[in-house]
Amino acid sequence: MTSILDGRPALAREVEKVAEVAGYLWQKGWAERNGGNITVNVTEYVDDEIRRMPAIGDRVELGCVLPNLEGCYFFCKGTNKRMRDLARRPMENGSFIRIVDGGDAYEIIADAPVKPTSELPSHLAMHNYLLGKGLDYKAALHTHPIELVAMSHTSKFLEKDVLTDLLWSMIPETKAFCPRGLGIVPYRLPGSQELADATIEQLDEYDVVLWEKHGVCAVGCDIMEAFDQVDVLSKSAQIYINAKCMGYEPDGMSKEQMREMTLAFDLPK
Ligand code: 2HA
Ligand code: ZN
Repeated sequence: MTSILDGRPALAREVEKVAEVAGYLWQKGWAERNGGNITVNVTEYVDDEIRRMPAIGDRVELGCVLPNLEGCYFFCKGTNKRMRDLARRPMENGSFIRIVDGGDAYEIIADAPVKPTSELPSHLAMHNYLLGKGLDYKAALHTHPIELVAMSHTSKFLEKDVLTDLLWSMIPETKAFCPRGLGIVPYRLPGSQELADATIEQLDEYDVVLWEKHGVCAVGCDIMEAFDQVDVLSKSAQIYINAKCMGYEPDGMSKEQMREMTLAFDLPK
């Protein structure tokens, strides 16, 4: 079977990265059943031949207008598809879509007629917002990291920046590789416009957002960068929880150690 990736190594590389990250999400236990979703804006790898490709399915209304995405192309996990299957067979479990009609609808163009993720409107709303701000973010990731979700089940960690400061203080690398910290969104229905709007609001300040009692959403220049930010935060959460399991409250790095690190690595705040 022919594929849109044939003869397009740069585009194929982006899809390979999605498959690699999907495998990590499964291995980490963050992606039970069809949990989580990935969308990547691949417009920069699209040529005239792809632009002329006919749709292989009906035009589908998005239910909102996303003007910055008109003519953009996305590779995304398919709805009800498993991350572990996306890892092994990305083009059978993912969908390649084109945004049309001024940004209020999409059509599937390759390889198989796989319907995109149920969270497509919220993911696209994030892409639309970030593009509108002139930012170079191309990938959005939603996943269910066990320790971070566990920590979202108590109100003391949901106050602004409490979790960011705690997680940064567990190991120096966390602030270095997640320098904007972790935003918080109170519980909202999965897939709802309210969840999308609250997430977008947090993206002004943070690259990773914790959805109370559900999961995280992260954006990055590519899918690997979005994954890495969640991974370092999750590592810190594991260190905190391990210390608590040994029966003590971890000290965390001191304010002086945090200040020294922030200056040495020229980090914000
Ligand atoms: O798409 O994780 O929150 C599966 C989900 C929705
Ligand atoms: Zn979810």
